Amino acid sequence: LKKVADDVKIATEEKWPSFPRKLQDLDTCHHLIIKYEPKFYQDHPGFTDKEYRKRRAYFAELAFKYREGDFLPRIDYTAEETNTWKQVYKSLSSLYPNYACQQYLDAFHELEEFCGFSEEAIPQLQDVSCFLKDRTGFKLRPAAGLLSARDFLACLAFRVFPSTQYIRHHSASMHSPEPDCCHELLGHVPMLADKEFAQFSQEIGLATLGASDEDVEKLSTLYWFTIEFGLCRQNGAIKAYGAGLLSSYGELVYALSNKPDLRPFDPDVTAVQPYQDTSFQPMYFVSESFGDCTAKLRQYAMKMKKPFSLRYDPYTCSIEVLDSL
Ligand code: NLE
Ligand code: FE2
Repeated sequence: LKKVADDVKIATEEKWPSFPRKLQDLDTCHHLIIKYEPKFYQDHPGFTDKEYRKRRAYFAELAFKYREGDFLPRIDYTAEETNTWKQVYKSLSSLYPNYACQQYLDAFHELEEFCGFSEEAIPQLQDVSCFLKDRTGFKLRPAAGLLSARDFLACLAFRVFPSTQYIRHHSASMHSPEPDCCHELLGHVPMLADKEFAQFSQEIGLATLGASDEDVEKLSTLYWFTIEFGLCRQNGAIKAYGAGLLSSYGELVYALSNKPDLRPFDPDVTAVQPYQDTSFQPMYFVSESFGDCTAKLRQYAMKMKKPFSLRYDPYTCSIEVLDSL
């Protein structure tokens, strides 16, 4: 009988995609989607800039060498890189008071006060990671570029946020199709300092562990229309909380103009909405609150079929598998 039970268990495990169980396992969750990298993407503004490409290779190597527990590498940014940051910071921070949601504004002020956020220098990921750890338990780890949805979302399950460290090309500072440090620091970091938002982020991640490719695709679409491009209603006005909006001057202005189509956030609808990632979105989803988003996400995730249930153990930062066989 024991033998049969073991066989069933092995067969089940083989059928279901494997996933990281503890923090160290995230060292292998770094598969890249390279379609927008300057080396491969002909429309990339850095495609013909040899210096830029060399710099990107340096950042990629730092990220691949990183292991869980290491300090995040400190970067000596060049004058040109710092200048790009300055342009982005100045233009975006003039929009935030009218365009960003309240949670974002509160955290942004704190980051300016306690974490060295200013137009003068690109903040170091290690300092930002300590700040977040203190607020919501989220920490950062370096990423070489755009990660596969499965790997990226698995990190969120552990309250780890993979962050790129290079900066966009100076010739295209108002919108970038790939993530860069402006996107991470000005888009994601302030929101990750909010407790409810952090909870929502972790729960999307947890839902992907062991999920089928189809379900990961749906959850990554939910991620896209919330954490990256979400809008919310606050005191009767529409505000942005999605990082892809908060780090792109061009798209932030556009998203809150009357041009795009706005729909209410509803996981059943949002998860199957096709999108493109090269240019501005034609449509955005509006949430009522992060508590409401999390409740809806939970209900949605419960409908996904997995032969086991999972629990995150915050004491050991690991995943417990509660076998339901
Ligand atoms: N479009 C964003 C920006 O310009 O910062 C980046 C989006 C990354 C998914
Ligand atoms: Fe992002």
